[in-house]
Amino acid sequence: MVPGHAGDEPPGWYIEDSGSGMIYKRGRLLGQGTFGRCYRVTEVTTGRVYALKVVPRAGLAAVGTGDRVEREQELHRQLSHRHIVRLHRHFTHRGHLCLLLELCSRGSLADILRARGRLGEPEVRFYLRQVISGLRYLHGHGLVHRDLKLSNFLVTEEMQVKIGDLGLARGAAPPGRRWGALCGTPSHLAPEVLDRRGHGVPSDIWALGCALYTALTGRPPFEGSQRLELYQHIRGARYPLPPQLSPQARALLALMLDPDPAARPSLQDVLDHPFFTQGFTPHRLPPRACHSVPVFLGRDPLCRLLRGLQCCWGGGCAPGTPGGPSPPPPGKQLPRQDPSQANIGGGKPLLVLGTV
Ligand code: 9ZP
Repeated sequence: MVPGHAGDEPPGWYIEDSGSGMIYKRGRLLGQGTFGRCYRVTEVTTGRVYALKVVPRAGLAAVGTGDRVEREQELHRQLSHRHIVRLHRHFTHRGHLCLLLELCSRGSLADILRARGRLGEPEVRFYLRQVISGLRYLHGHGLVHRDLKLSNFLVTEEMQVKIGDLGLARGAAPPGRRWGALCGTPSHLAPEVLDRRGHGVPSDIWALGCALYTALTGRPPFEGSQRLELYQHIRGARYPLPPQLSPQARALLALMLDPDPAARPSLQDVLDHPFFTQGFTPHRLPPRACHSVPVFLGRDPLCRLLRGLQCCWGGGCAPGTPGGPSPPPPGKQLPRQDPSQANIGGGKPLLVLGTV
């Protein structure tokens, strides 16, 4: 096999974990995570596939980053939950730290949203329930994620969602104190995080509200041509409400995007909200929901027949048809940028070290 070497990537088609003796064949580049590139890899002896995050050691020498990656592994290795991506092991290879993570073969919810434009309320409930289950586990272990966004919600072959990239996760601050570092993704930063009043559980609820809004509308709630403008919109909790949102969705968003962190709902409150309790949530989603609008049918014979026909047609409602998405509304209230440039994954995380 011809060894390859591109830029700062580790050279070679094969990556060896000298500790365990395991060899991994490097596959395609999946994308860029918080601290490094991520590849699909195959364990040569077993054929198992993983996502391998490769972080250059040189990058780790940057102020504080080494500690943070150490902390990510420390935290992550102790976690085991069906809606949290698993960290199988880590090792170093030719000056690179390699994290062997669970592969979620259908990519992220941001990828799905890019293909779909926006998602329907039933499927958003389906995905969000699973994210909330994983997040309850994290919060229950005294951890806040600090970078919740659609590109960190990964979808498995079986259409299950897992929270990934715990790169910024951190233990909740001791009572009476809050972590004051400005980190996370600019468009999803809560007002108290911007004002360095710290990042606690309510700041994760805010970011989850931003992800919910983005999934339902195809746009993040807060945008701005410049950072300052974005931050003004966040501080004032000023976001447009497109007409296609149900009254329940609007009401839940208003609670989650409350500028006062103490007034925001808990995860249990979110699950108990009419958006969840009054609306239909499918038990599973067909994989074609990654590309086209799923149609949910009941179990009676007519529905079964329709389901069969739907398979023949390829499924889905066209935009504008009953059950399908309504055409995008004209721009309202706040000026919007070009939709193709919309920051639906949440964008790159921002990190300014320092605590208050
Ligand atoms: N995305 C393109 C459509 C844009 C993909 O092709 C794609 C495919 C994936 O699997 C085949 C995939 C992500 C994107 N899978 C995946 N990505 C992960 C991941 C697990 N599985 N993670 C585990 N922990 N954290 C995440 C993170 C890796 C660091 N990611 C993605 C973040 C950006 C790229 C990979």
